[in-house]
Amino acid sequence: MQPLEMELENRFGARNYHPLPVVLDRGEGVFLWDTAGRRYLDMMSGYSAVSFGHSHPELVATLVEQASRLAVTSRAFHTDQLGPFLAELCRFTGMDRALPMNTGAEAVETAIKAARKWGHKVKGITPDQARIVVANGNFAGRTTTIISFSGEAQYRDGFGPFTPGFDSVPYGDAAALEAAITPRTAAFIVEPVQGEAGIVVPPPGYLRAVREICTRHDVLLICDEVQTGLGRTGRRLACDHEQVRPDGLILGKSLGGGLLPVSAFLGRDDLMSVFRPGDHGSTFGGNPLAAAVGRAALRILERDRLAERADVMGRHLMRGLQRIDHPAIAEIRGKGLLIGMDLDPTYISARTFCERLAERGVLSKETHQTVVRLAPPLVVDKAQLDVAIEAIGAILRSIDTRGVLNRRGVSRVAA
Ligand code: IF1
Repeated sequence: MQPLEMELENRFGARNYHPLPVVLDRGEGVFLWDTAGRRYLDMMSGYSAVSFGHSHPELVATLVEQASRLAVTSRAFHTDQLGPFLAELCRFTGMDRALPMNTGAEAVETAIKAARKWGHKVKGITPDQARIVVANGNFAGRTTTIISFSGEAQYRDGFGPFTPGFDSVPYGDAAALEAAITPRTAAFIVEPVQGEAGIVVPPPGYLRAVREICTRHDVLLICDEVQTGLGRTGRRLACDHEQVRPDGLILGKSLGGGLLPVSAFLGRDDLMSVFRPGDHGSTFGGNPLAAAVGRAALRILERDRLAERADVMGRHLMRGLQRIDHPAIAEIRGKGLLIGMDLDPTYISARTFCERLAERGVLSKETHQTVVRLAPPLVVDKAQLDVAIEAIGAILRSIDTRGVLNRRGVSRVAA
């Protein structure tokens, strides 16, 4: 007998997700509770949107205070929150200007429009001929233009016709980027660590190499840090691991403090100056409620040194996982508190693994069938991570490896 909430979702909702059989009704810090009162450790943090933990008291207080004073005005007028938010965003990122939006996909679309217009009006590419290079395995959202450059069949199936003007190259291969650049290339859009692809970390030096190539060819380097930004990988921005300064930067997810959608596209002056009044906009983009919460998120991120915390806690989690040493673990990848445990499906699927994790009071989600995403709120502590590590080890130890080895015709491995 399914809980009523699941039945209603199944009966009245479009079935565009396949959630774990858990019905949540409360969150606080790194913990979530279901309607039966069971507590879970959140190792997913809303796809990295809840980096500050659930219902962070200062962020909630900021939201309530601003909402009770002024929430949405449209950009037809100035407000007391937007200017300071844009200034603080630029100071935090080192970019010259910012354009506030709501979801990550909207900020990515803004980046694409800015790069194309810069290509035509500044670089001098023939009108409507600008091209943008992307990386295989990218994930940048679900709009029709964004899935036009996705390599994932399911994300594209049935949704064409697609937007032209994109070239895709192997991720992590700087020479492939250089080979793909033509005089019509306006930009290269890339995630410093690929999230949805299964937490794929490029070879050391990749970002520096593409930075040099883009500079040399007068191609904009635009980094999609919707997932990797704001402390998640152990630095303010993932680009900071290689001291790379992109020409354009896309932020989202935890910029809204885990409370509401806040995103932004930021860039150097000559790129952001292609926008004229009326070129681009959004009903909710830059609203004072989002701006106030975004300002508080940046303030807490810096004050509580959450990027440094993610570095320390991420190393603790990585070490704990590496010590498990089980044949079902194909690889453990990641940076900071963005970690993926790639499982050998002949032992267990990532979906089944996540279902068993939930039974042990730990919540996570699979990506790409074999990878378990481990990305808790950045406020997590070592004792809480040890609970997750112990649960993961217990599930792995419960797998009957003899069955797998026999099926493979492999004699029993030495104990
Ligand atoms: C889903 C994960 C996927 C993103 C990057 C832009 C966006 C995302 C690097 C768009 C969004 C979300 C979307 C969500 C699952 C989740 C996700 F990696 F975070 F886990 F899909 F890969 N750039 N990622 O990761 O931002 O419009 O969603 O605010 O669509 O199922 P959005």
